[in-house]
Amino acid sequence: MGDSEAQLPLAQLAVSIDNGAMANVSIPPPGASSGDELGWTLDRHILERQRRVQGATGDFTGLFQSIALAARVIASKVQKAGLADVLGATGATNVQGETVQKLDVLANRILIRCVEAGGHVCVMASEENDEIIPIPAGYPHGKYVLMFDPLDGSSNIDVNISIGTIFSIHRRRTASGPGTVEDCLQRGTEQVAAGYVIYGSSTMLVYTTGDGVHGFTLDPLVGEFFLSHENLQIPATSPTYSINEGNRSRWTPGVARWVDTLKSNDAPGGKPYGLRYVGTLVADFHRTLLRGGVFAYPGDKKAPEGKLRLLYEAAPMAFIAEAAGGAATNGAGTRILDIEPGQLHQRVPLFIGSRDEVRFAEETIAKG
Ligand code: AFP
Repeated sequence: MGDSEAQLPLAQLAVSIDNGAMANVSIPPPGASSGDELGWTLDRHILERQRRVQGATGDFTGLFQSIALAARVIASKVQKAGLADVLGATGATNVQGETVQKLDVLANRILIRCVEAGGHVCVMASEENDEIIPIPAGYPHGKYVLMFDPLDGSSNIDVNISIGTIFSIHRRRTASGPGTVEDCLQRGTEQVAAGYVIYGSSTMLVYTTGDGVHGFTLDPLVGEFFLSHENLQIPATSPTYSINEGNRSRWTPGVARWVDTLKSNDAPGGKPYGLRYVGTLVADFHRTLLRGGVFAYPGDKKAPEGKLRLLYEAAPMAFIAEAAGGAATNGAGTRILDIEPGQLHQRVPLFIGSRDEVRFAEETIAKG
């Protein structure tokens, strides 16, 4: 694929022409023309985009295939986690000072191995690695940058609750050769694609290139992702909130007031909201994407920047949320996608979900 092709809308794909002009060509939306029981595989969904773009190199498609392969391998490890010796902690802590689980390490290794040799990326960064992950000597450096949280929700692994993988793809900033940290420190608006995999009651991969959000469900017998949720849209409102209320004593007065309001008859809609909290961002976000509502991990007195990582968690989820008609801010008027990262493992407060719910949070918190 060419540099800009990954961001082209599916239903009205803009085909680049040699002289740089763009012509809009209507194509049937995926699924509409498949006309058979096979449905659309993830591969085909991505390939259809590539085929309609002049000068496509296949790089984006290749990268995505590597990520999907990693997702399938991780899913199979997760499913067998209680049988293979992969439950429990390694005894180490990561750069954030958190306990590293065996499955964290395994998932990290799987993703790196699946992507490093493809020639599609120049550098990677992972929540589990202190520094950027270079491409091993002897392999080509591609034009993309991949950042990921290989296994989100580690504390839920051993208790058989949904966990996930989050990824974010940018174009490289440097011209050639090995990628650098500068290639990774880009604003969320610069993402070419973002997505996540949820290892839940089924395994799903959800992705966007910024112009629509599509969900694919893994058929474990076939070993392939099939399109199951096309053009997902977050409902504009929904009376559900998701936050770790155990942190209440550390919240700012504004955040406490907002949550108190949601739990009262003063909530929008005139009755209290329901609470849902899994403690795995991927799972809490996935529910919010499908059903609406708001997920928040605010900054507080102990951790003013909150807990979640900008590059591996907040920015990719914000890209998906906005592409699905939702919103994502830091709770203080700044759009997550506009934040210029200063460090690889930077944290950020996150308020994400239905557009009106995020706006209500912002307005209530601003009153202090
Ligand atoms: P772990 O991977 O350490 O379990 O953290 C998961 C996470 O980063 C994110 O997925 C959750 O939304 C959030 O932390 C939960 O944090 P609390 O346990 O503090 O509620």
